[in-house]
Amino acid sequence: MTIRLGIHPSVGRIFPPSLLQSMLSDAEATVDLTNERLDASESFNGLVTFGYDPSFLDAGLDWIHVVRAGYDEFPLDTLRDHEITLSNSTGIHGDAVSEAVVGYLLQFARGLHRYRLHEPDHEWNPPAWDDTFTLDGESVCVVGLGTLGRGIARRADALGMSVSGVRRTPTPVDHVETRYGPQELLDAVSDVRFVVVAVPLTDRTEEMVGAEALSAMRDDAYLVNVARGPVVDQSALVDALRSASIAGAALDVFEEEPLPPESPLWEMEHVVITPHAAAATEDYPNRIAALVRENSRRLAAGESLANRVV
Ligand code: NDP
Ligand code: 7N6
Repeated sequence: MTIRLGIHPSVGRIFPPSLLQSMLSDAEATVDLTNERLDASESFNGLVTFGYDPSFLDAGLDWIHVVRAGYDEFPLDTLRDHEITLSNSTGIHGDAVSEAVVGYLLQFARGLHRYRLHEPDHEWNPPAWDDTFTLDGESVCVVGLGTLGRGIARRADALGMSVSGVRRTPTPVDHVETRYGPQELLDAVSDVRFVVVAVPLTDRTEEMVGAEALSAMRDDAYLVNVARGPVVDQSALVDALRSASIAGAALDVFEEEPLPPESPLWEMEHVVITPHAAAATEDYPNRIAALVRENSRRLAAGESLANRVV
């Protein structure tokens, strides 16, 4: 089978599509840049994309590769009906996202996020004696123990933290002392200093961290969300932060992105906001190219695809 692979302009939300095209010059495929909307006359059989467009359905595609781990925007049943295989990019973000998570945890523990606030006023602002702590000896619950969660657990363990986690599968995970099932979320989050959310957005995880979970958390606990905005009930989170029923939050993802300027989260001292950037590294296109190169080979050889979702 000869593969004619298209690269959709939406890839440009992470890196230049033309860069991926040149990285794939050695792939078992001819690779071209596509328009926003696909047309069957262009005869692409594979497409690399960030976003979804309904024109993908009737363009004669056999395969779509999404350059993200999260594929919650893709209509899985409809793709199945159109016999289009979908693969995702899980597996490539473990180091980048977990280093970002270590950064969030260290900011809160060592108070670093606050000193930066005073730099524009040249203000020397030492912490109160009981404002800061060390991660060593603290506890974290990682909700979701896949690529992201395992990377976070390993680093938290190395920093001397006690690590628990939540996943569906009951088998042990390295660096995680206690595993909870999804039904035990409230217990899991109730006695830890940090809760880090790293699950995919699905019908089951939407608003998984709502008012109940937030009120189960300690008042000196911090929430970190590197998953998807809707996994956390954002208005319940704002309430929890306003009432100081939790100590703070680091958020890379939001119900609406970009986070609207009027969001109260922007103004909160103990909220660290990053613009869906926890996974961003200069090596991103290279990692995507490796996945796409391998799946192009597999498609040409009639083998099953890596990271197949549908
Ligand atoms: P993985 O598929 O490797 O891991 C997902 C984990 O979530 C698994 O441990 C799985 O459990 C667990 N899980 C799924 N459903 C539930 C549930 N209902 N309750 C508890 N645990 C559950 O995905 P990744 O680690 O690669 O990515 C996770 C998500 O993070 C992505 O889907 C994406 O939305 C987001 N993401 C965000 C990034 C960013 O830039 N901020 C970067 C990369 C990913 P089990 O082990 O039992 O299967
Ligand atoms: C790209 C982030 C994912 O799901 O959200 C991330 O993989 C992509 C910088």
